[in-house]
Formats: sequence, C-alpha cells, structure tokens
Amino acid sequence: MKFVLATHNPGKLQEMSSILSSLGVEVISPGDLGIDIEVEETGSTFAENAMLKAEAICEAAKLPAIADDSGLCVDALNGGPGVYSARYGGEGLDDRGRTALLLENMRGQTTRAAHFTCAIACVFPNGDTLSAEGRCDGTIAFAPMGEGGFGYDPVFFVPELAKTFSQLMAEEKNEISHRGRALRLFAQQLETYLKK
Ligand code: ITT
Repeated sequence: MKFVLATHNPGKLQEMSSILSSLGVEVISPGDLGIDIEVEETGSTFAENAMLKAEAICEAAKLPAIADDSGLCVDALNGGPGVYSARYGGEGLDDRGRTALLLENMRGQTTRAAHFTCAIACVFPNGDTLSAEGRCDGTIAFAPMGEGGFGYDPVFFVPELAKTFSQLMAEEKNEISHRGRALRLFAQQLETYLKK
C-alpha cells in the first residue's frame, strides 16, 4: 500500500520519507501525483491540524495520506510559537529569520527549556484514521550551531548529546526526534490496522 506524504516542507518530507521507508512503509510525495494543495491550518492543536492536512490530501489523491503537524514549544514563551511555528514573525520570514527572531525574544532569558512536538495523522480513502504523537525535550541555545536539518534545528540543543539538532547526523536526529518517535508509534498502529 502506498501512502502520500501531505507536506510542502522539504525538510519534513525528507525526514518522513527516510523514517517511514526504514520502517517498511512505502511513500510518495504529493508532487509525484501533480497535487499541490495548500491546506489552511485552522485547528488549535497539532493533532487537529495534522488531521486537516491528511484529510485534504487523501481526498485529492484517493490514496491513504500521512500528515505531520509539528512545532517548537518554548516554556519562557508560554509554549509559543507552538502551532504557529511555521508562521512565527509573519509570512515574510524564512527559517533563518524565524530562528533569529526566536533568539531575540529569548535574549536575557535564563529559563531555556523547550520541546518539539509532532502529531502524525493518517487518513484512508474509506474514512478510517490513525494518529500518533511524539515529543523531544531540549533547550534553546544562545546562538545557532550546526548546518544540518531545517527550521529551528540550529538552536534546539539536546543536553544529553551536548549538540543541537543541526549538529546531529540525520539518523541520530531521527532516533530521538519528535518526528521519529511519532512515526515509529504510527508504524506500530499501522501494522495492527493492516492485520485487521
Ligand atoms: P506542511 O504544513 O506543509 O507540512 P509546515 O512547515 O507549514 O509544512 P507545520 O505547520 O507543521 O509545517 O510547521 C512546523 C514548523 O515547526 C516548521 O516549519 C519548522 O519551522 C518547525 N519544525 C517542526 N519540526 C521541526 C524539526 O524537526 N526541526 C526544526 N524545526 C521544526
């Protein structure tokens, strides 16, 4: 069974494809099907937004679709940017601009705890759904470090490894990341679902 990955974000697409392929789940991107839909994220939770994206792509592709809604929740910013992580600072900013804004808003803050959350939703053409969530705890670094990954990776520091997400190899990040955890849980559910 082939699953369409309902994302426009190239960083996510790469991670989702690699994690799911390693778990034996066959995936294609919406681009492979000529589908380019922008889904409005009107939900108030990661789980709701993931479901909205998976539903829209499943409907368009007539194939099972998997979506990821994720974000960075910073304690000192009352859990922000959270579900607004992709839109932090407005539409004009890119990943680098959003990261700079985050560091600016954290200036002088000694409480730097943060976590990434990832909600995965899967919708099948018959209306069945599966969902899973994953979390990774860390802190906000004082300056960007590393070149890898995407989004807020250069400033997300993992104390146990003494490195930012950007300083990890892709496989190392996937092993501990919110996305890796959520997708592995999802794959377990999928296995049970497909046996029914
Ligand atoms: P799609 O909705 O098309 O999947 P998006 O980037 O808009 O792409 P989200 O609404 O889920 O996706 O926003 C998630 C944002 O959170 C993303 O743009 C990054 O800025 C950030 N983010 C999520 N996971 C991340 C990760 O593993 N590393 C760094 N930043 C991450």
